[in-house]
Amino acid sequence: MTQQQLKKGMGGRGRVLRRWLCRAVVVMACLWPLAAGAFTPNDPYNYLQWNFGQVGMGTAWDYVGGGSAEVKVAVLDTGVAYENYEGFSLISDLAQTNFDRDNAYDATNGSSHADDIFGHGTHVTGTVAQSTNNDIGVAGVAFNTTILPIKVFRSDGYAYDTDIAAGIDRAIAAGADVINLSLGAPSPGGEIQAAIDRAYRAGILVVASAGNSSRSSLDYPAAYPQVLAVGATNATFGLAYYSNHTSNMVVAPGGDLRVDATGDGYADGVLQQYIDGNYWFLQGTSMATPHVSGIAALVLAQGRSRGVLPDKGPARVDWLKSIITSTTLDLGSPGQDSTYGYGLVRAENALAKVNSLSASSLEAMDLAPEQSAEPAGSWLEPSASGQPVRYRSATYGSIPMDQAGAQWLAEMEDMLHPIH
Ligand SMILES: [Ca+2]
Ligand SMILES: [Ca+2]
Repeated sequence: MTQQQLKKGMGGRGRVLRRWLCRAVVVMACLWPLAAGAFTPNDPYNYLQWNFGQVGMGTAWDYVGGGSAEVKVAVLDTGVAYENYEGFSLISDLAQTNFDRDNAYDATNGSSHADDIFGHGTHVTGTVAQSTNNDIGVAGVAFNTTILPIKVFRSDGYAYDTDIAAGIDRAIAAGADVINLSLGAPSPGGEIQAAIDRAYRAGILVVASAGNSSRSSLDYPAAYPQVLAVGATNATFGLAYYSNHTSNMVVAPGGDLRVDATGDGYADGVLQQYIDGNYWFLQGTSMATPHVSGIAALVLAQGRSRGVLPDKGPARVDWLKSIITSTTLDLGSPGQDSTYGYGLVRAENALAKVNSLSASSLEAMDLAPEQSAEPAGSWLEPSASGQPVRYRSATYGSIPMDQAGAQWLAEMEDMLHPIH
């Protein structure tokens, strides 16, 4: 009996059956990459983090745990709910997370407090390093990593190029290893490219969002050659409907709030805690990006512990990009393609590759020439008009968890359709 016949003959029951079939297929698709016995954190909402299964976190944590506090990820964003200070609060599920509080920075006013005024930066930080296996909320990718909170967004909702550049310079001065930029703008401009080049020369991997315009080109700064650009997948290993895409990027889970393809009763967003203490499902290349920053942090931790990490400088950035882009799950047409780029990042493959390296392989590693070469293109001067260049966060929607369940599901009923 075809699905069409089922639909006609069974009416409402057909719909139920179709949904069941859809869920069964997706559950299998989500589970197959997980090896038996992989670490499962006790965080109660971890079961809603389909995104972590998709990038192979269970087995990755078996390799390296939550990484190392010696690895520092700078999150340049709306701030982070990392401290109790003047009306701002440390949220409960970041309480065991390591923060570089001494170097926290508000690049918009020069203060040493990077408290979150919107929630975006707190959510992004959670994906990198939410307190994990603490019986609270959700998990994070590299939960032992140290987070450096740097605020670059102003109260008008924009991040200006001068503030972002100042934030990058702060991250360099503070010895960051990775910079997460879950933000973008459609055109290049301003002071960011030169700052990104300084980060590259200092050995810092900059990871940035591809953008949410469904375009076949990248937002800036993701499009700069030193940056690792990140597009978004949905829960069924497809490109998210909003994600920009080119061949020169990786993809990671960004979610699709329109559907519950995972069948867990909630919208398929990326779940993390917000500044209000509640858990929110967000979608966007903003959400995909911190998966890659977290995986980079794990790779750095493992590389250091195995003695295969190149000295801190451009070679380390090239090495890191090479490990991540060469260990992806190939999606779409075989090899690198213009929809999924290098493919879906896979933490456990990346760590297995690090484990396969010996110290002597450092010299032998064949880095792609375009990655080792001088970055292409001339430096961009501030826009001719002298106007500042504005960047937006790369989030495309959000639903608080208490509204992303049964009620949302009833409203979205007609948007659910079979997956072929
Ligand atoms: Ca937790
Ligand atoms: Ca779901």
